[in-house]
Amino acid sequence: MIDRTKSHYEVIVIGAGVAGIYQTKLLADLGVDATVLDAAADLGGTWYWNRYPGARFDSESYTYGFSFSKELLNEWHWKERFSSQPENLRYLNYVVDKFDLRKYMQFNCKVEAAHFDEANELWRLRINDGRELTSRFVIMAVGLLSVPTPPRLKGMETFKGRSFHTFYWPHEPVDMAGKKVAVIGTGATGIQVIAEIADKVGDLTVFQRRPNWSAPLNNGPISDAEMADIRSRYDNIFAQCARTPGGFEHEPDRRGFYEVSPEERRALWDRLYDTPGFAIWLRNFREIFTDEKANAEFSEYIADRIRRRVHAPAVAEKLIPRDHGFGVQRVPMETRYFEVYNRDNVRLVDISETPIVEVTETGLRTTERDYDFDIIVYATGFDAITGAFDHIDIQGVGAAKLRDKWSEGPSTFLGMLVHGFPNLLMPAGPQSGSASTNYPRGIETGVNWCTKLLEYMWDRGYSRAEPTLEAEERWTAHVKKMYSSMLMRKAKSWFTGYNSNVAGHEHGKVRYLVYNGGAPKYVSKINEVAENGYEGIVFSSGSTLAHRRGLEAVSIGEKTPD
Ligand code: NA7
Repeated sequence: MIDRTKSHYEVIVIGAGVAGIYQTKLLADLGVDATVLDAAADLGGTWYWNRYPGARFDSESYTYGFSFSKELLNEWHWKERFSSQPENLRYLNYVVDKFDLRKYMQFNCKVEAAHFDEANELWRLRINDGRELTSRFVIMAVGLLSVPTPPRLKGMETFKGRSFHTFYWPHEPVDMAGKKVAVIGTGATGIQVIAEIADKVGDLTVFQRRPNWSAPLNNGPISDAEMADIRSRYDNIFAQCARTPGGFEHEPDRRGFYEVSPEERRALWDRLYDTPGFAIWLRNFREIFTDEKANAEFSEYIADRIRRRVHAPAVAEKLIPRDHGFGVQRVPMETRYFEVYNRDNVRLVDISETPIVEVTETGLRTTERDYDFDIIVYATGFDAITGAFDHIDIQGVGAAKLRDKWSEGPSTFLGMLVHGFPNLLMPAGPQSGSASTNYPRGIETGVNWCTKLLEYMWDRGYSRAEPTLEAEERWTAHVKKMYSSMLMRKAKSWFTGYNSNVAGHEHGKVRYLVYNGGAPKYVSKINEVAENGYEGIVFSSGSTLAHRRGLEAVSIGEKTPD
């Protein structure tokens, strides 16, 4: 049982999702006095919240799971190549129970503010239940897509039916049989939910502002025999993930786009279209990401695929993106999504032509007409990557606000530390390797690195770590440079910080949120910093509390046996 009267910890982790769980495991192994705070009623982060029908991995399940424990890898059977939300949440609960981590976790604890107390070299956290907690270190495991952004439409509160953002999909089953349902948004979430509910609702109306490029997920079950084979290959699978830019098994085709004939290119694409997962995106020619002409040829290939699957030519044309090429935004993977539009009970409304004007008591009004609905689903995305940081009043040295520092976009050192915000660690922060890779592969890297940094400090009696401004500027310049050759820099997507529902993010001015250099380069850069005695980070032990490391605090917490 958590002692809610205890007010000081060596480490406070914010967030009990994938990153928070692994971070807690490492701190527990070290016997550090730590707690984890999460605003939700239980653990799981993304997989706790997003319960909408169709929510599942686009990562191969067996590359998404934690890699740190052989025993865990041998015990868990992934039932599907791309596992669904209920199973993913079961998995995270299984991990937490197996390693007895729940005792570190405090739920329904929303961190409202975190202020650095310079005199004592402590963070002071204000929690929504009125408590103030202090800690030497704060680890932000707050998630990349954890602040949902409903649209800012007039009249939303007047709707008499049910309405929710997909992130807040109700826990109890939603009876949609015979109901008139609207879905607003056609990103990865919209595409998953639309495909899943189309044959279960009365009528479905999809409100699409911009279509996304999408291709088949090619999901399927994993049999006992296949799982046994996967288990025997786990070392190779994770080694392969570590070699690839995206942290997946998928590796780019090494042939030059222009070195092979159009027929050979087509043959590759025909194969990739039927290959599971992100293969179509990540096993493609590298020029797809950087060369307009190559990208246009491939986009036209996918457009033809859409035309072949959607019966009504006018509808097919509406489902083909015109403002960006394939793969420059996050590619949603689909399961019979395009066929949905061949159904009699499904209608596509192009709100780039007839925008939504307001939500009424009975439905939605566009510039063209009124629509009646029983349920409105907002699949309208997230205040990505920096949103969860902006939602906490984080104040560092001199009471400077992180929100202000990042108003034009984040600047960090290695995506894990920020100048002016000592002892604040972000294992999966903006500009880190996590944001643009198979998430758990990236977060294991980040959590391992942050934990090693803490051990380094504890071993030397340091109480304070802060990157220099110069190191931060160098890193941020490097991150920006990595965008310069990528076509994605021109796209309006959450990769570049675009969001029409967030003030200041609607203009599409690029925010340098993700690390585009690929996982191997990221890992080599952060390892180099560690090997050079954490060059770029200034350590000190100025506080009278300097030597009160976790060792002392261990007397409060307990070392957890494996
Ligand atoms: P996305 O990918 O940001 O998609 C949001 C969708 O909602 C997208 O189609 C938007 O159209 C649309 N949208 C957003 N706001 C509005 C308003 N106000 N009116 C109409 N349409 C709107 O979010 P997802 O949740 O789908 O996916 C996020 C990530 O989660 C995903 O990439 C995975 O990594 C998991 P737009 O394109 O902006 O015109």
